[in-house]
Amino acid sequence: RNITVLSGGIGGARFLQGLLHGLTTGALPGIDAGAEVTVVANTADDLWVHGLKVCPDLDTVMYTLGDGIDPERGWGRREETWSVRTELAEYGVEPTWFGLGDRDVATHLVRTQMLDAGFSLSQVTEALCRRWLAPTWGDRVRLLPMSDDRIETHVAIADAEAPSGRRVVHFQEYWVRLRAQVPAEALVFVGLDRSAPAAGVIDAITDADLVVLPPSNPVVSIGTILGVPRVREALAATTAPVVGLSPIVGGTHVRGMAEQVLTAIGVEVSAAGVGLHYGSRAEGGILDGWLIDERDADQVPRLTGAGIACEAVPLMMTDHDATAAMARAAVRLVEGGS
Ligand code: GDP
Ligand code: FO1
Ligand code: CA
Repeated sequence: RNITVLSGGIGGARFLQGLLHGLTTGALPGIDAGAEVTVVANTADDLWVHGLKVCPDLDTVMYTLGDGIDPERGWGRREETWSVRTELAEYGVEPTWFGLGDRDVATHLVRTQMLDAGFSLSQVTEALCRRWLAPTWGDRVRLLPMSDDRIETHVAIADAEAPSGRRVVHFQEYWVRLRAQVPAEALVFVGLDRSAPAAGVIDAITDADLVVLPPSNPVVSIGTILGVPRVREALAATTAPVVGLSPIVGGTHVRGMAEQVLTAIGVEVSAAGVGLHYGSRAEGGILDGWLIDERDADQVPRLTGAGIACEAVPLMMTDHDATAAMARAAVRLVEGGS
């Protein structure tokens, strides 16, 4: 059994922890414990900083599933130190607002030197995962970048000094320096339209027995993966059911900036709004099923009326058991079974 998960960083990684917990404890109906999980991760958050290629979503998934993640932050390494960051700040080298931990720097040095040697981001990711995933998961978990091509989400924000009244900043500056405290007037996905899916991505979708959209950011995590040419067609063509879980609960995100970026693209900030934005497969969209939180139960009819199976269940990833229960509900929604 092959399960393919399209993932951003923190939300997707947390969901994957619960999915794998459910798998290994046999808690997923109809899915054997030996099922293989392929994660297709967003790379449009990636950033070149201090000459290093930083891949936040790939690294968050890799560190989380490899138990190297800092559990409070949800990004970067546990037991981290910040000497390099401090020294860079002493030199007055920008950006001082984006902190690289000392242990994390080693990952970016390995990645950057492999890229400089001509290896693809896929090959780099595979090499890093030999340390982080293989010991625990063997070949049962595979992490793929959505593309090997350079893709960056940039955000247009108001700027009174600019002739156009706007300027464009990298997504990381919008999120980390500005804390998404100013409206995102438009999103620009640099390089996305001319990118190619990385090796294995299309097959992972078409050959899957189940495709899951975890509660990741619908615009800058899932939306970017869907924007890689051929991915949407693969989702339309796959015989696997496609089921998603809403990252919007009670009318806003649980964390992060999904509300701001959904507003930027004119999508209603609600569980139903996101599900309908993804659309039902019967009508050219990508969803067979959409799980929403109990608080949003009154929105179920909007989904079922659009041909998307829908159920309201507890949708907070408070611990691995709670998340595994969400994964179980997702499987049940589109595969029947107990
Ligand atoms: P990022 O790349 O680090 O922003 O992580 P993702 O894109 O994978 O996930 C971010 C999304 O996860 C946010 O939009 C949150 O609303 C959502 N999220 C985080 N925790 C939870 C949770 O416990 N339940 C649900 N339903 N969504 C969550
Ligand atoms: N997030 C912050 O809020 N502050 C940081 O200084 C920061 C540094 C950083 C370094 C490497 C990395 O992989 C992630 C980092 N993040 C930081 C988190 C990052 O902005 C987010 O995890 C994702 O890009 C959100 O989708
Ligand atoms: Ca991200």
